[in-house]
Amino acid sequence: MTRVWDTAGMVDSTRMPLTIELADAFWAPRQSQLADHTLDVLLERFESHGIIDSFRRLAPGSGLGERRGLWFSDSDVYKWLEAAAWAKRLDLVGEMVELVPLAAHPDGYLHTFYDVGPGSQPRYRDLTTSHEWYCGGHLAEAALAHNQVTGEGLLIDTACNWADHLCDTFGPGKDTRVDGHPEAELALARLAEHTGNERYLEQARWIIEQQLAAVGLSVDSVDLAGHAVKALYLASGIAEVARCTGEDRWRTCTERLFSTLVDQRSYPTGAVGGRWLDESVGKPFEMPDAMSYAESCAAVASTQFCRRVFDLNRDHRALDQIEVLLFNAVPCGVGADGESWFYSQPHAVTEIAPETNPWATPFGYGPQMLLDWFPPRRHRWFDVCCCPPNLARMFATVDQYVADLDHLGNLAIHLPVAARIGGAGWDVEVSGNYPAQGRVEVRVDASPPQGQLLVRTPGWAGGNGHVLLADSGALDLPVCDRWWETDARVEGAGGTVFLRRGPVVHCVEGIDLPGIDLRDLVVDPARPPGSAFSARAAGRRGKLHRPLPDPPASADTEPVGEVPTIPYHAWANRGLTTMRYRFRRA
Ligand code: FUB
Ligand code: ZN
Repeated sequence: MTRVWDTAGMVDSTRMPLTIELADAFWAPRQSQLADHTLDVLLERFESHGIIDSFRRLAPGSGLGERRGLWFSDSDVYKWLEAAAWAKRLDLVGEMVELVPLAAHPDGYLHTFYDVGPGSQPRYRDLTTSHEWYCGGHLAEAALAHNQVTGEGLLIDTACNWADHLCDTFGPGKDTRVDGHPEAELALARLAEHTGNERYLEQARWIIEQQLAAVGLSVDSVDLAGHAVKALYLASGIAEVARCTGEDRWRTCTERLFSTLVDQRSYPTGAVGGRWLDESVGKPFEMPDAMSYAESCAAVASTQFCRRVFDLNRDHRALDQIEVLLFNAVPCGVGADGESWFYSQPHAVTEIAPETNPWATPFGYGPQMLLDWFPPRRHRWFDVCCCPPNLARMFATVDQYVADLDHLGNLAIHLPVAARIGGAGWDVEVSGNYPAQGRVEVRVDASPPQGQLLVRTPGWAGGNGHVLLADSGALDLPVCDRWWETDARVEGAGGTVFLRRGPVVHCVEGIDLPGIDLRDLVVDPARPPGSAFSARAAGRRGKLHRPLPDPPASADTEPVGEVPTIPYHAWANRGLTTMRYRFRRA
């Protein structure tokens, strides 16, 4: 099925009004799979876990009993709704579009867990954990997508009522508490731009300042820290306020957050979140491979934040980071089957045996614990089901990252994947097989008077922005295998090397190297990848700790011949296996 992905509704007006139809071998099939399969599967799984019933039971006369699902499961439905709207699966969303307004209170408050009758918890009792604004923010983002795709007003009216209620209830001289999970502020800023209602933007700014003040920070001092998804949603809110107000302090803050993200906190795959404790970005350079936190939602949030950085200052480094994310951590989140997902994305799996913690059984942990939390496979369901629908809305909007118009109306192609790009007087065809191959051909069938065509040369290819392409033309990007090195400050991985082909990080799966422990693999990066690997023979291992030189450091390794590598994003699709992508040097 061919789908036309309309970017007319994107928040940034400089991106309007382009229509981008992907025709590449990487993302176009993923978007089709999302639209034709994953969205249906997610809806079924939400149904079977009672998550849609949370809304149905609030419709008059529903007769449904106890609410099921976690207290923030509304947000999962909203993210799914947003994805389905962008994917133009309007046949799927009809019931939800009717149910959501029915669940709203007359004063605009909307949440299916709180304040819904006898026995339910009262609203706003504990904003630090309640996710009440967080869910409202996702409602607003879903409503924006639905309105922009369909032009219909029901959902956006409900979202505006919720936003009005929030502005009436919280703020200076009112209730000054704020939600413990950012999301509402970025949604309010988007809603402000969409509706022209400045009040929402002021509220977004107040929320951010209040959140920061509560922990002794301000936009002048905050840096990327703590819970990865919260930190990145907050960063997006700050970037939105920076762009909408044009204020220098907010711009500087956004740029500081971005620099920290790319210079200190991102895995080679773009994943963010080195520390399981608090689901946190951890300390600078804290990025363990074997116990990475790396939540898929954080990869989505990072992509969205980087886009906002680009919209703010057209910094080409933001596009480089988006490209890394879109060809590594983001697609890694979803299995080849389109119906299994990583919540936490492992960056190394050293063994696949299940592990028990017999002492922890009172807390409900058992043999499944390791499989669940450090999984060598994607799962088909999570009680905290934030990642699958978040990945869905990311997949549904990838086309919106491919190109935009700059403020002069020039067409800027950011990701040179095969696509048809039209709108604002432009009709352009990009062909080739990027990122598998580097040849990119661009044919301009129509352009506006004075309109220029710009194509990005990625940083990895030695570029630092967009180059002018005279009318139709071609670009040859040096897509080839290349070894990269990890900075010495990354604990446990400093000095290791990894393989990239263009923007795509490659890994080795144990399933391809029977009998070899991947921890024994070492690499000579002076050699081409095919012959660069050698391995220590298992029988030649020394004691756990031993005096040097016993055994000699590298003399005991042997070449292992051709070692197959596969793209990191594609790992864990052939059964349980170990996996590694960073290697010590021979
Ligand atoms: O709290 C809601 C979501 O659940 C967060 O964004 C994720 O990190 C997960 O903890
Ligand atoms: Zn998540």
